[in-house]
Amino acid sequence: MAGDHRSDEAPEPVLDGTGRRVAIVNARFNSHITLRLLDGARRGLAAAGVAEDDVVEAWVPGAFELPLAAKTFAESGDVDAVICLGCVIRGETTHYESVAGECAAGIQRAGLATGVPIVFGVLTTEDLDQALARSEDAGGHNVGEDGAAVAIEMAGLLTGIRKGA
Ligand code: INI
Repeated sequence: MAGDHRSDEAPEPVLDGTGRRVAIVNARFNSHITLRLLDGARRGLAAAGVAEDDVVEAWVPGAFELPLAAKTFAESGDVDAVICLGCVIRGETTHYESVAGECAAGIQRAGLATGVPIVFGVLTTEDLDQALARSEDAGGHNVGEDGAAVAIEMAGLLTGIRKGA
């Protein structure tokens, strides 16, 4: 059964994306960073075995718009998971809390409302250096790549739970 595991260590995630369809929604705001996250997400999905043709991508103006687009993808019934990518830098906005907080809350609500995994691949950082350090090239740390793994793990987990596996 999913989650039935007795050990001192957490089990490795199952990352089989074969046959999965995934949407990536990317924020145009801070696109010098979100394009790097997009590279990471594509890389992560490919590594999990998701075919390029099974990845659908869309852009929204900013992080605040991510939840609605993600929910619409989730409701379409066409995808197994949605990855939201964005970047909110505290030092560069006076309404950091509103944008970052509402984005996170909206993404969580959209996932719970639709039953489709919607991943929070949104950087919320103090400054540009932190954002760069979390959106690195292959081999480095990239939250978009992490998000791809989360999407595939959650899609597999939910399928298993629904089947009673
Ligand atoms: N959107 C972001 O994605 N990142 C930010 O840092 C940001 N700042 O700094 O304000 C931001 N604002 C735009 C916001 O997401 C909406 O697009 C806008 O408010 C229109 O709804």
